[in-house]
Amino acid sequence: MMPTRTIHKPSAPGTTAHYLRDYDRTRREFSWAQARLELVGRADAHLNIAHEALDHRIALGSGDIVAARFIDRDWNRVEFTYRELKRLADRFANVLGALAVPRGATVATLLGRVPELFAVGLGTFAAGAVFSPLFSAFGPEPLKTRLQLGHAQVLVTTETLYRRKVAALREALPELRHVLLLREDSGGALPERCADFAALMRNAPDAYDPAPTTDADVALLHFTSGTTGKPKGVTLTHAAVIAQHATSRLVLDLHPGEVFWCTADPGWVTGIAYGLIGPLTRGVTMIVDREEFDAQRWYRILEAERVAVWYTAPTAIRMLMKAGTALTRTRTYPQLRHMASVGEPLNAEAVEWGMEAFGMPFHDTWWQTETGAIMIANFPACDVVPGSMGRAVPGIEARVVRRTGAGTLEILESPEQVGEIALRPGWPSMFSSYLEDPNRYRQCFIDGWYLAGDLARRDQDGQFWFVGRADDIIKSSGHLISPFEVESALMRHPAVAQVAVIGVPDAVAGQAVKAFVELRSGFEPSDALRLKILGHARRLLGAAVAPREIAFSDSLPRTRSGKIMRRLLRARELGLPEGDLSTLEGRE
Ligand code: 6R9
Repeated sequence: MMPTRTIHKPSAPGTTAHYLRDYDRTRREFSWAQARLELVGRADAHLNIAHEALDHRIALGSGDIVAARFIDRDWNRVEFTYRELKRLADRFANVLGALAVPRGATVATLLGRVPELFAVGLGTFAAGAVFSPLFSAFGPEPLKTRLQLGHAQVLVTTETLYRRKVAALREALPELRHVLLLREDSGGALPERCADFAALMRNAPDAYDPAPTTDADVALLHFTSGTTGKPKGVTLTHAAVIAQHATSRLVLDLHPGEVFWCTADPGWVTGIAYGLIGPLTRGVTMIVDREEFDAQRWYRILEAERVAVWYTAPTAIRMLMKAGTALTRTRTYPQLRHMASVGEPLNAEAVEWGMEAFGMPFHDTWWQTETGAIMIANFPACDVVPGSMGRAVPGIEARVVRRTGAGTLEILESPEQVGEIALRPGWPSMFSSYLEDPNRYRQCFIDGWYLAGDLARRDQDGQFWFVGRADDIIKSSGHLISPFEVESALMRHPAVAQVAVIGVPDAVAGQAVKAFVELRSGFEPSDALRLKILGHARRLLGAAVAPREIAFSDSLPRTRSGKIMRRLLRARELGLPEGDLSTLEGRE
């Protein structure tokens, strides 16, 4: 398990940050109070993300810099300066005012990577409402659950997505007062009980003073998956911007005026923390690709847009590796100076491939929706040990621990012991609640530590190495998927009697969703039935969540209490000894 080699970083002050070359000193000197002061510039009680991302940036002289450049399928580029983005955000804040949407109300989006998403997100922060970006690849079932759980009062989406996924749910969403639609072509009548987003924006004034929110006011509602029951509504406060700003500098090394590309979808926490908020507070120009992954396209973007810093995910890196280094070499990337990754284990080979293809390693970073910002990272000016996630971010105390009983834990001080990642609460982007589930929230904290539910070990240099998840949650292409949510949808098919869903290893996506189905009597396994059930799952869940594979089983393994043993299925699938399950996963 020992590292094969260390990638030494050339010292190049001026081009890469040197402040983290001396990791220990940077850690010692760091405080969150100072980080807040550096961002906000004053010590008063008010803090609003939109103010920090726009008004404050403009005051610092970034008004005429391009904040975001959107690229569409045909390579059309649409860009907005910080000042223009502020006008759009302000219009939307005024739209919320005109609709009498109160502070604290949830404003959801179901949008791809489009300028309107930026306007809605930032306008919602400015208005003091709560922004809840939903993943546009979700099917109706996950959408209904999340809109209900989040008590969304406003939804902004496209006419197509609305007709396909939301229209049929309207009866089930009595709290959803306003649906604002982006229209692909403005002909024809709007669907019932919907308003035209563009018309509302046109009629709204383009000046707005951000609401005087405080560090404790909720700004964001992200949904993440649980092993059982409903998805978890993770709330982050306006103070999250402090940690997102600090890590955008310490970890991503963003400097004003530079070009930055975060490839994450806005329906996922990374797409907001580092695809919207953090980078804007650093005054960079963000590249936003409206299309999905395509190796040739991505290389063209890196070259043509002169990307300096690039934040992406292991699945994408593995797909680029698969496409071959010859393709990487068809272009040059003289501006590119820092590459980072998040979301799933970044294997050592992928880090090394970065050296081969780009002459620099990918820097792994670890965090969660709940942590609101990067917690563990390989820093720009520090040597990289391929396969390691790096060290704790300044201001973050991270340890590996073992649960020793109800409410107690042991900190594993000696290196190389495997345990759960624990973080000492007190950083500003820590989630403030699981919506309407205080018990679940409380259970995350033991003996003064937040337990992340991930297993890791720490070497003698304080580098963290990812081992696995301590629960059944699946991570496929960087997206967390709840086996429970998939199982519930499959159970609604008339042929399905019992079902268990697990993640199986996949060379590119990390994990793929596989369902084991026990049929009701009267149904026989067949390829036709398999396809029907798969189609049913796709319709309800969306392609990003639905299983890729279905296996029929005569009887699924159960505990005596009748609970299906996903772990046993996983052990069988991986060819691991069934009796040795304790080594497969951590404790629950
Ligand atoms: C930002 C984000 C969180 C879970 C996390 C862990 C996995 C994230 C990782 C990683 C290995 C890394 N994860 N970063 N696993 N190496 N560098 O991903 O948030 O969607 O909430 O997922 O993702 O299992 O607990 P989220």
